[in-house]
Amino acid sequence: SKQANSSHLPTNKAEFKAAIVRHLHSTLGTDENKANEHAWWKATCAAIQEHVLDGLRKTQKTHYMNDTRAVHYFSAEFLMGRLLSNNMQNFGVFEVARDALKELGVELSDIMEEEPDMALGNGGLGRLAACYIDSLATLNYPAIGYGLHYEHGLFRQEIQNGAQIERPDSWRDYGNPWEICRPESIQDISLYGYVETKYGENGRIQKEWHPGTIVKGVPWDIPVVGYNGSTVNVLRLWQSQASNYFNWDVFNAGGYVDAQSENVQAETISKVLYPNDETEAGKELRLIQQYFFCACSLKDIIRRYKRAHGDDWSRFTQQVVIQLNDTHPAIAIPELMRILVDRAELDWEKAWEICTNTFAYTNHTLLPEALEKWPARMIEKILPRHLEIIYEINHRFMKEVDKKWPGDNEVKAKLSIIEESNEKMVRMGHLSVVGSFAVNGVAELHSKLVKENLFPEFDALYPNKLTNVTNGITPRRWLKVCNPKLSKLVSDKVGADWPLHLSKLAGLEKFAEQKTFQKQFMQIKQANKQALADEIKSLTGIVVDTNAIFDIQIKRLHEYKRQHLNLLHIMALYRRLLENPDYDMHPRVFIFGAKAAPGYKLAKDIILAINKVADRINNDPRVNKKLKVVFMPNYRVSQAEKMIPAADVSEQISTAGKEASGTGNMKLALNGAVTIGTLDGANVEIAEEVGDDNIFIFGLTVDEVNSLKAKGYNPYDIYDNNTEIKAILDWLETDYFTPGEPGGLVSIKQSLLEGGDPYLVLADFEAYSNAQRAVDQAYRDKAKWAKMAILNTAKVGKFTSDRSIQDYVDRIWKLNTCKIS
Ligand code: 26R
Repeated sequence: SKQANSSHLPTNKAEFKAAIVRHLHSTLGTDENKANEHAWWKATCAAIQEHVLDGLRKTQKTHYMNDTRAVHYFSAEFLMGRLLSNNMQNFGVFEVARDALKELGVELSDIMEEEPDMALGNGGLGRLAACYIDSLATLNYPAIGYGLHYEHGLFRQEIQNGAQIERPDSWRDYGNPWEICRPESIQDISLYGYVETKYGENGRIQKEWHPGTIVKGVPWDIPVVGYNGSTVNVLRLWQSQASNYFNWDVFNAGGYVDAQSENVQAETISKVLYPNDETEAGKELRLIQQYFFCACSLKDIIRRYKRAHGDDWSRFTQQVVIQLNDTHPAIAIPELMRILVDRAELDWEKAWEICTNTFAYTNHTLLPEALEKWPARMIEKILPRHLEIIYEINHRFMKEVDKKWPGDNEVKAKLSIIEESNEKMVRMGHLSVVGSFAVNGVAELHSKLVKENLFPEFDALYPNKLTNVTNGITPRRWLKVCNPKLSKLVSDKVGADWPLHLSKLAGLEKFAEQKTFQKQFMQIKQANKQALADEIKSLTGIVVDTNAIFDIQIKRLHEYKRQHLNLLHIMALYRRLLENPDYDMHPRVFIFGAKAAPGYKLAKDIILAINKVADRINNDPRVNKKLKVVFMPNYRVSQAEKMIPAADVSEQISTAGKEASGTGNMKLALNGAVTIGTLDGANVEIAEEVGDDNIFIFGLTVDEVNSLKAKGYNPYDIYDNNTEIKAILDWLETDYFTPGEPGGLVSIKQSLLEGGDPYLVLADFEAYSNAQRAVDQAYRDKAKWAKMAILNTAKVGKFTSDRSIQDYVDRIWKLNTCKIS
């Protein structure tokens, strides 16, 4: 039909100008002369939001009419970053909107800086969720993301005298133009209280949970726009609110005071994102957060299902699949059992069959301290009925284990969902494996370790349940939006549809040795480095030379990621330069971005050390022509988008076996950075794709790490025998980097010696140093380096999150695409 723009959406320049001005007037209550950049940003968002909401309405109608099966992605974190440029690109209106603004005297790139990051996540796991919902919409799969509407996202990081200071993040203070409140879908959620046992007519035992308090869950919808496509899915985030409800039963049960004080606390449930990455805090509020968003989401799903199917549960598992993003939402498993057994009055067996055909679980880490366990007593207090259900699940599971390994109490203790320690603990990973039909790791190596080390008996008990889906990243945000110059060059060479078919990047291979293409490619890198140099200057005051190698390590600060290995090597270079002013090295700028968990002392000490060493080096005229060190404050998604296009070298140097996958490694390689890395996580698969000539692999392998630890690793052996390492570690103890404060950086030395060097930093130092020498040599051969950089971009098509999503669909979710007309 020819009535394409029936809803009067702005599509050409004049219409965008009119729409933006209209929103300035009637949405913002200002005008062209008074508007500041923030108002222009909001008016532009509102103009784009007209398209968004049109697509959303059509998508929801189509999904409803077709009664589609959908994936429900449960995640405590969604690290969305900024949405304006992404939404404009995905609708294909970026250029026209930019030109419209220009004619209004406004620079799009300036107003984009007004948008606060939506930082509702810590790092890898949260950003992965954001990439996945982008791909789901792009591939036209019915999907909904469910999570928490945190009032404060991940803290803002300030650096004072080299140390990290945490400041609250207030991403919604001046309103979020993308979100829509849906009061019609508010849910009531029970907490605390007690369980009453009743006996029904046919002798059926009935359990009734009398809650101590009830909180309201208010849904906020963030539309998720697919690229080029017509699908606009939803990210539904739950905000907690006090309800007026008061349950007098609790008075008699003695829960009155608790219930009152908790009721007052209702709003705190969704107040703040826990900033811990990989270290379990065991806090009651965190468990409540987890239950709160799972319970809201399940009610939402069931309401929608019942609208189409009434009380007939027989088609539930055809319509609904729920993906658990790590164990944070694992409490959804007993919650669904409670609904089915206590509320819908299904038999346990029937309910369990539904449950175990609904859930699938992704494991994101092997680190023991990141594997969630909750004290049984805590669950009992907050969710008394759920603890009973968990015990029943475990009881039946133990019978299954006994069938497989009759009389073997050791294997029972090992597999039990309940850890019988001093304080009984519920192992959420075990609960997730038992309650799901599929369990996946996030890279080939990681999934192999999940099978062989973390859950070997589960793999024997449930053949084919454990599988792999290698992570991916959305090439829309991580190339098209963040690196427009390279995107244009790529489109000129391989066609404009690479954002949807990333394997087309392979078409660049044939230009890898062509002089003119190398020149174009490296000129773009140079321009991106200049832009980052400007950003570095404005944020830190440090001036860097764009002819230097830009060597970038950006990720959360953690010992296993070994930012301190990078730092020790920087100190080694500094020392070599001091000892020999002619020390032969190409100029290099080492750039870091990292947040440390506020309670992680050593991580914060490492940030301090990076800043102190940076200060000394950057201000030492003997070396600062060749060596600079930059710590970028407040690393976040929008900062990553500026850093990644400018990287020559990508640091991926975790202890082998510790980094489940990594996704920054993929983003950097896609933008033409060459990786220096260990055989860990997805580095292994990146190396397979780009080939040994185009990556610098070094260090101990997983097997070598294990045998070194088995035979007894002693870091003093290295310290005593390697004069360079000894000198560097001793240097940390002086006041060379902390004038007037000797020993200011000694905790790093201590962790590597007395602390036993748990992540084998010293064991890998020499191999790392040699690999860095090879990087230096390779970079000096301009043609060789250009070829390597080009081939990195050309050969990483595998790592599009579209491929990951298609793997999930084929192996786990079994969805059909649904085209929106
Ligand atoms: C238990 C709680 C404190 C907690 C533990 C771990 C909270 C948050 C985490 C974050 C973990 C699960 C995480 O982000 N893992 C990362 O997941 C990425 C996406 O799969 C991987 O690329 C990355 O290697 C892994 O560390």
